[in-house]
Amino acid sequence: MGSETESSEVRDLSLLKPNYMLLSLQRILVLTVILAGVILVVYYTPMPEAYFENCDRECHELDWPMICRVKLVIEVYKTLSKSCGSCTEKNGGDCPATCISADGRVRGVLSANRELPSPTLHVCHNDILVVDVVHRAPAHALSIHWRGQPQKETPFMDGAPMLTQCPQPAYTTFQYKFRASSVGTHMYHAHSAADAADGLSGAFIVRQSSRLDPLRKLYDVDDTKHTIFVSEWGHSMGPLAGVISSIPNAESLLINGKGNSSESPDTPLSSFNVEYGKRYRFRLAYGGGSKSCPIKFSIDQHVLEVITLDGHQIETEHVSSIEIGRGERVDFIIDAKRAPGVYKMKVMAVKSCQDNLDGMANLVYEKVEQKVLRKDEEAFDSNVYRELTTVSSDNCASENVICLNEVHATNKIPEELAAAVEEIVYVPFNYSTKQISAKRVESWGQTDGHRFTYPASPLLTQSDNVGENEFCSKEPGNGEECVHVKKVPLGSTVEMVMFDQGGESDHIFHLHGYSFYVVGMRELHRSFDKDTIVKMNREGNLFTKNLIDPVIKDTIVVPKFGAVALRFKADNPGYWLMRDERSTHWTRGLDFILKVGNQGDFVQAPSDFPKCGSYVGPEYFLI
Ligand SMILES: [Cu+2]
Repeated sequence: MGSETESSEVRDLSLLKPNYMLLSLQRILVLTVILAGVILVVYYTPMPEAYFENCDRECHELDWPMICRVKLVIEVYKTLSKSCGSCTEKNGGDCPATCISADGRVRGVLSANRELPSPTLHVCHNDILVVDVVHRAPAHALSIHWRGQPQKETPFMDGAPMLTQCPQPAYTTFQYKFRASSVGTHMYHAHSAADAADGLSGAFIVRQSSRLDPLRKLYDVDDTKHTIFVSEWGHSMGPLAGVISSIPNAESLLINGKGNSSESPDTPLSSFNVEYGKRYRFRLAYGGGSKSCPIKFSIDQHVLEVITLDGHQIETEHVSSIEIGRGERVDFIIDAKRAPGVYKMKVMAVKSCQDNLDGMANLVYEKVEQKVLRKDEEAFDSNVYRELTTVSSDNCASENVICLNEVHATNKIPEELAAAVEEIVYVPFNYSTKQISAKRVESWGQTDGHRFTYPASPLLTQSDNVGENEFCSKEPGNGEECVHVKKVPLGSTVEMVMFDQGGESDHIFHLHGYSFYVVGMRELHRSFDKDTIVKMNREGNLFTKNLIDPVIKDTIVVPKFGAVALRFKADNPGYWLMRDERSTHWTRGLDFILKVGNQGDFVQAPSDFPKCGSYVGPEYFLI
């Protein structure tokens, strides 16, 4: 559009001046019609009838996002069903797809679509997922969390029970519908750790167009078959111990649902095929299990070039092994340049958590007949005895151990987060024990003195039904059970300083709704009170902070007697759980909720969204 002077000149020059007003109106009308058409088409797009796997495709930046309809039927099933035949025995042949062989022992599985682990979801960036969870497993109050997805447009699809939705009752269907807005290797799992340990967890991969992927030049192949999901597997199904001290040992580590044990050494293992001479991107996620010990992952004779953590790009590191905790994800590249053959892929639990807990899979070089040039077959670089760990803090000083605070992200931290932040939230956590009776001692976790419990109705969707008396007080508590909510203003820059005063073990926390910059991390070797920590942080003595290129994560291991500083911009309104990943069911008291913004800022759930709450009869006997 021209300015006023220009248009008056035009008027002077020409008698047949066009009517600009009419032209603009015409344009607006055409645009409105097109827009209305688009809205109409989107509105009346039928829900696709076809289920599952239709979204596993080559991603292209010009393609329309797809609607990926997935049906997950949750039921109690078992390993070694009839269809397995003798496939777990020596020379028993391949196990059919319908057989869950696990580690060769019979036990129940809380399965999705009778698969172990739950089916891997492969989608492209910005695809819309429509997941029908058909619940056929009575005795389980379900909700499925989509780890790695911020759920900005649909906070009520986050899958945190009593926060963002009612837990799903048996024999109902709950449909999750959200946009896969965050690229990377992620996971989905039942909120209850016991349910996830019994089989309800799987990998969730969000790919992007290769033209937009900054890492694309580093590898040749990113195959859906190269997804590695590791889970811890116990002897029996069912409720795990609720108290911290008596969690039963796990029995094996499964790679994509397969492993073996001393009793059944011939149970088939997972295989990953590669061709000599190509570079492969592998996507590794660790779902944890009954004990959720950290694991060490390695492939014999192969260097792992680590490229992402929790879906976020890092400056690549060449290592011989990776150590991660429950819920963490790592992408790495291997250069398939060893002498053709079969190499062992190994996972092992960290010894301080549990001894003798391991698992295995095979890396198989295909087309062995292919001529291999001797000069290409470089000797395995024995100098690469480096380990990348997000877990250990004992060996960080060693040159061969790269700890999380020594890893650099590819992108710089935004300026506003590198500067002084607006809100600093201190989160001390600890344990309490109480003699309940002569024989029974009860033990629980608490943050800031508050022992977390869930409200009786979901905070996001039924805040009116949650009484003021259910919430924790603002002041540090004395171990009373309450709904622990920490308020953060919408749009503010936040630093969260979490520190362990209990010294029981290391801890893993996962924040819903956000990824954060890990700006500080250290071990303190003993308990410090909150005031001292506040003072040390203010004076800059608590951490040597990385305010240049810290890694971005959504899951963080806090070392035993350690402290971490996490920064993020609170731009996603809602109630977001900071989850203690080692709780065996829903909570053991250590969790808390971040309330970002106020009720008016929250995206509202549909009006027919399921509701739930307590029922307590009338106030007087008959009325
Ligand atoms: Cu999450």
